[in-house]
Amino acid sequence: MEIKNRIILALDLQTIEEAMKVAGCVREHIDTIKIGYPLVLAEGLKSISIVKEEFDCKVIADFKVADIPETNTKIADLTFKAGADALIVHGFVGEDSVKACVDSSQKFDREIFLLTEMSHPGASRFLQIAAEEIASMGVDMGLKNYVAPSTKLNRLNKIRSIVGEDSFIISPGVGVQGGDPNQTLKFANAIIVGRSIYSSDNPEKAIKSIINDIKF
Ligand code: FNU
Repeated sequence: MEIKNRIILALDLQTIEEAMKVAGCVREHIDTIKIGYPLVLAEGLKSISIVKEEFDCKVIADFKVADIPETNTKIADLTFKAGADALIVHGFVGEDSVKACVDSSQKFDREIFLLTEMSHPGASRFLQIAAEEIASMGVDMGLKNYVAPSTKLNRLNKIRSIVGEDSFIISPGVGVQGGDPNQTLKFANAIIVGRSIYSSDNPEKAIKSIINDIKF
């Protein structure tokens, strides 16, 4: 996936109006927006098509899909029908559940991102132990898109070494969670940034400062 300025905006607002306002402030600088449960549970799946139409951007649906294969198929089909270009899927549920999402993405000619390890401190207890195997499973399945944390650079580096240089890693946790944009981009192809942009008094200034930081 080509991502302008290597920044994905996490649009975790809870009204379409607020979401549109923030995205409007940074529209010149991004072409990929991540929409997750906060906006979709508040405003519905139509949020995906509304954002896509207004900003002519790619939308990654961050639903961290983690169910049995049959339910994953339903979730993925609905998400792609709603217009999402890509869907984030948990790896810990195992190959059959992930495959259900892969099959759906192929049916709709879209993409999935396999979530290996998460960025918050609590993820160290359970998910970290499985993360390397999750990444290896993705490689065995022929997957090329991954999510790995910017807050744990050694882990991000490890996951990069497993999935290889030709895979595409997007990395959340930059900014408020403590991840550094430049350091993260040594291992990841793009960073996911939410609050540092949408909670800023001046979202455009905030994104410009990140772009400036990562230029060098
Ligand atoms: P910000 N997110 C995350 N860590 O933060 N999808 C993960 O390991 C992960 C995610 C999402 O902190 C989080 O839900 F897999 O405000 C939020 O939408 O910059 C975004 O990335 C980070 O938001």
